[in-house]
Amino acid sequence: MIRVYGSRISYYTGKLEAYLRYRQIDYQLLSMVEYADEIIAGAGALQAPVVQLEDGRWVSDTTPILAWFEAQREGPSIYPHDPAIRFISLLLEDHADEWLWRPAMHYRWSFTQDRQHASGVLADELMSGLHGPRFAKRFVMTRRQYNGFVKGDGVSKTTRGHVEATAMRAYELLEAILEERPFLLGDRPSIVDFGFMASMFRHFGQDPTPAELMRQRAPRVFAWVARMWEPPAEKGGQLIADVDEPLSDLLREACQTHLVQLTENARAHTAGKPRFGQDIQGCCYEDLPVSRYRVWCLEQLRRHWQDLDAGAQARVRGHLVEPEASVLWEEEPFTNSGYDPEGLAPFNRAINVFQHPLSRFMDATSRLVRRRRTHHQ
Ligand SMILES: N[C@@H](CCC(=O)N[C@@H](CS)C(=O)NCC(=O)O)C(=O)O
Repeated sequence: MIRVYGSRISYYTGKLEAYLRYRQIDYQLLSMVEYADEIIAGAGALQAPVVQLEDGRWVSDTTPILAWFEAQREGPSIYPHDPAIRFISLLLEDHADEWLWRPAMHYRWSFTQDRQHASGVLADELMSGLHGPRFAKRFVMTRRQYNGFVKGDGVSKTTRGHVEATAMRAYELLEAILEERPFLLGDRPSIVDFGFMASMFRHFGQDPTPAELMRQRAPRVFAWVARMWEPPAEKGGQLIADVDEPLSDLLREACQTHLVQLTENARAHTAGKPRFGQDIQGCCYEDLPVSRYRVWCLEQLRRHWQDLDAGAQARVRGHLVEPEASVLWEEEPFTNSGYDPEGLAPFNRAINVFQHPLSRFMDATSRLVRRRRTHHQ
């Protein structure tokens, strides 16, 4: 059985688990802190999830992990066969993975009920081996997550309204698609569904405040989350052959938000800056941490674009918004991320999305947990 190291409320662990269940791949969910040494030695970084395959090899990062699993099997893939639709689906996976992270963290850590729930789960999962009262552990966990991923990721008085509108817009856009079909690209789950499961399942669908909003405003999305957790055993069904209006609306949103963020992040990385600002749909975000990992995400999308022939590029371009989307094909404007230069992903050494000091919190916690355990043995 494969070993998945993660958390039962984590964004990307939920995405991976939904996929493993869909493919009926048995797995064991294990604690990250208990196995931190093995994870760092095997995969390169502590992040949720990291997977150890049955043959002992380590893989990280859900995007290349899902691609690798699909490449091992025959039959209909979760990646559309049509090259243009395939490209669009990879762009939407990246949008869902990276752009919806900020609103997901905001809803979890800025609202009392939500942070009470999440801090309790994480304190029990990650810090139960440590000395001290549970309320203190929950407090530490809340400060860490809020300072790092909410306040530290540009959520402020100025941007809060836009961050929340971004989540509500995602509900609205997915709801409109699910009015047309049971899954986002057709009669069966595709990589776009797994991408959106990250935020919609473990955060928006489970955290009290956004879950209530989802039930009120996007009941089809709420039902789709459950359908994705237990998809039909029958794996047949068609994926769409062309982009329809609701999908086109979702693509417009991805161009105006995620692609602008990827561009500004890469520009700052090239200039050697640790932080940057961006204007998204008229909202000014300031002091965001530069992510080297996301420079790599942009490189991957540009590479997929280069793999398309001229006809497919023209078809895709008809559904994208310019100038925002031109970063996908313009002459290389940025320096290289230098991440995974050999193209080994998911078997390369992982890096955290944000490499700020908070990343070391996990390492420190797990060291303490293990030191205490050794001490008591
Ligand atoms: N790109 C990675 C991202 C994994 C990731 O960032 N996971 C989060 C939790 S959902 C994490 O471990 N963050 C590091 C931290 O909180 O220190 C993936 O798709 O698996």
